Amino acid sequence: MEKILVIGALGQIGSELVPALRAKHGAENVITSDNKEHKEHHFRFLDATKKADIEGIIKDEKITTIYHLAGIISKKGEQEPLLARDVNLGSLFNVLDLAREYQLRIFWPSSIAAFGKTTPKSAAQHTITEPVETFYGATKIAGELFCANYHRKFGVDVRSLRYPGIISYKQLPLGGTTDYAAWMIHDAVTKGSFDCFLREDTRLPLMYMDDCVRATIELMDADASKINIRTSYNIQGFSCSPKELEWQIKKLIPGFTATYTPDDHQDIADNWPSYVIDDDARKDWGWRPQFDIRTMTVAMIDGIRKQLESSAEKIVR
Ligand code: AKB
Repeated sequence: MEKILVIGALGQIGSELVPALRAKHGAENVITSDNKEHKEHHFRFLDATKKADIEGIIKDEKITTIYHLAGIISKKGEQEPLLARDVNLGSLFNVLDLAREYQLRIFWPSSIAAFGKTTPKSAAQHTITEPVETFYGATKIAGELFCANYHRKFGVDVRSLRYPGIISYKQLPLGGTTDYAAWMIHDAVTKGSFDCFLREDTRLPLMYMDDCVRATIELMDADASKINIRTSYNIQGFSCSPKELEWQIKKLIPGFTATYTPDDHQDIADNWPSYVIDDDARKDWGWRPQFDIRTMTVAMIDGIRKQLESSAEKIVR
């Protein structure tokens, strides 16, 4: 019987991964935690930079598996680089050390930020990874290397995905660079216009949230013998530019207009690949995306409209 702790459960990915894990394992077997107060029966307040606090929950709740989602992403990481270092790497070391002591299974997300300017624009699984341009990227590539080393040296079963930009509407992303995609669709529905902080031709790897949740659970469900990559697996849903997303939205909302005013998000995006080759994930544990740019846009517009109709849930920027 698995007893799961999700760290960073209130974030964009946590808020959709948790219901999926609960549907699979039962609500009482999925303990959520974050560094914000939250009223929920199985929720525990947690600052993941404090190892003793994580250990307290592991002991109290007899945790066997941790999904460690807490992290400072790209734009925020450049504004607060030391915070990004402490949260992204400090908390990862806490979790890896505890995994070693308590024989826990770990999921930890890396990102396309692990690549850098010297990476080919179509990024293979094993390629140049020198993200010297961002603190965020440095924490991700360092984290990946330590995951692989904790596995090799101490036998820790830690698994990871290099998440592309994740697009969702239930909780819109904040503090990142690929955030533009979810906000473009959101603003198309709510305002009919959007000013994009990236150039129109900035092609990046993206993925719809349903694929992200499914990929994460499938990776963790895979037999250990199938996991050949212990740094982090390349994975993507599709690849597109803001202009291509604008065209896609216009098919469904013909009056939509987009303008382009690149700001310092662009300096971050320019270091990232346009496309990631995810053949190893496909071969090792059967990864297949289900959403492309068209089906993602349809699902997003539909979801945002339904959410706006429901007075119970409001989207706040
Ligand atoms: C960001 O834009 O910072 C994240 C990421 C790709 O890691 N979505």
